[in-house]
Amino acid sequence: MQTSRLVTLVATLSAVAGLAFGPQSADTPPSPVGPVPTTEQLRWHSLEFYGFLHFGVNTFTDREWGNGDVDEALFNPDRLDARQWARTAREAGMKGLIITAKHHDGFCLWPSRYTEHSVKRSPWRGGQGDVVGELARACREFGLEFGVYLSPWDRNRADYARPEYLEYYRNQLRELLTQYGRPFEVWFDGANGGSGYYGGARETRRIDNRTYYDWPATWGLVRKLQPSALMFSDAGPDIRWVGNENGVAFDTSWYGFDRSKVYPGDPTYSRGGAARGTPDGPDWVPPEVDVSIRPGWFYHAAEDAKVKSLDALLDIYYQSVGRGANLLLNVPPDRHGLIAEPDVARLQEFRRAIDDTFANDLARRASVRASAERGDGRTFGATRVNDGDPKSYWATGDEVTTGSLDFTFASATRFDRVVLQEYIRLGQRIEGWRLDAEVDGAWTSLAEGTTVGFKRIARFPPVTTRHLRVSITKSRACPTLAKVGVYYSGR
Ligand code: FUL
Repeated sequence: MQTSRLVTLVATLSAVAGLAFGPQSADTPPSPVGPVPTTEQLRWHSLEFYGFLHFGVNTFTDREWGNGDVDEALFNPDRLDARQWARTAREAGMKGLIITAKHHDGFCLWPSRYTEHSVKRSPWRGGQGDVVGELARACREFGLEFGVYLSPWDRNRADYARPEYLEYYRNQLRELLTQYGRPFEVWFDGANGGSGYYGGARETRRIDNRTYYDWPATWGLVRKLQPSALMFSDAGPDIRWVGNENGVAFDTSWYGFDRSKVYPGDPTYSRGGAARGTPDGPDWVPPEVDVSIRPGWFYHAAEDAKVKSLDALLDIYYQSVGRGANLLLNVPPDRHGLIAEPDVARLQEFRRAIDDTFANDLARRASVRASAERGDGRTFGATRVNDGDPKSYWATGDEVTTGSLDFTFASATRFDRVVLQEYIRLGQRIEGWRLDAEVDGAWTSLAEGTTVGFKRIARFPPVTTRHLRVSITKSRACPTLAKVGVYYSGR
């Protein structure tokens, strides 16, 4: 080969390689870091807030955990109205509802073919009713997602703790996943308290949580029947338990998780810290915060005066959604089959407070400059954080892992909340942030923290200023921010 042709060939090859592997051009997005969400998980993150409905025979026996021996005739709501549940949820700003199709007591809210311990034997709707079906329909009508909880622990079944029970459990799952449209979430509870009716045996049965349920096979069935449904348990595979039932996510909260190290019902889960997530975890398994609006999960008239206060609900919101988790708030229907008045009223107050706070994003009217921008700043410039588009984002060059955004308001502006959102399609990157404002010529700290993720809401006493600085103090790779929002709650 002639030298000149060799030179041309080498030049062409390196140009091609340069495009594919060489230094990134101005408009090349950063590479992802660690695991990234699936399309379904991305969608799930944006739901943020949805409701849990604990309802069943316990509602009528005033218990939290039924033993499994209750006469089905006790289940008899006189005014059940799933549309009232859906309307209440919608007005509260919830994006979906998850129902206890079967709790630990084994009573089924739908007419399962595989047991008589269900609504079939109840006087409600003359034994022809289907609570799950009515809810699925109401959710469709009100534009809500619909999800199911099916307790693995079943205190009614004679075959519980034996291999045959798994077939029963999966048959029921098959019914729920094929008869009611597309569920967005399937909720697997890790609880097992041992004792139960068990078809009359009335004894204590312990199972090995690690092996008995053969979770990989059950998860495989869900994936096959409903590929877009996300599965919740202590161990994921798609969404993980936050590790407590108090409505609080970890302040430092990673979506990274190592599925191979945990199993549903692992008693060390919350104690051992797996619930916190890990920055170097290989799997994207974000946390969900489940908490009840009342002390119990099921409705008890004696708790009508114990519905959580507005302040308590707002704290829960900031400590769950505000820390990058989703909030699953339980609102249990009463013996009429309705969400009770005190709960409805509190949810409406809650919605008004959230709407009042977040209706007006003051950052939209501010000008913003970054300490550094990726490339020439056209695609990933500072203004991407307040353009109202969640798909555009600010980023720095690959080698830059800290930086700041300076907001200038046209006139002195009062605010007490700042929302930060990472562009999580590229992984969770930020490990440290802080907020400062210039007051009377001096910079003063408003708030600081660690992870951001899908959403971080900082709460601080009101400040009036023309200058806000958002600093990223630590990041696993060049940071991304899809949004900085500034709000005044006045609370
Ligand atoms: C727990 C259960 O034991 C409670 O009854 C409730 O269903 C809660 C959401 O999960 O593990």
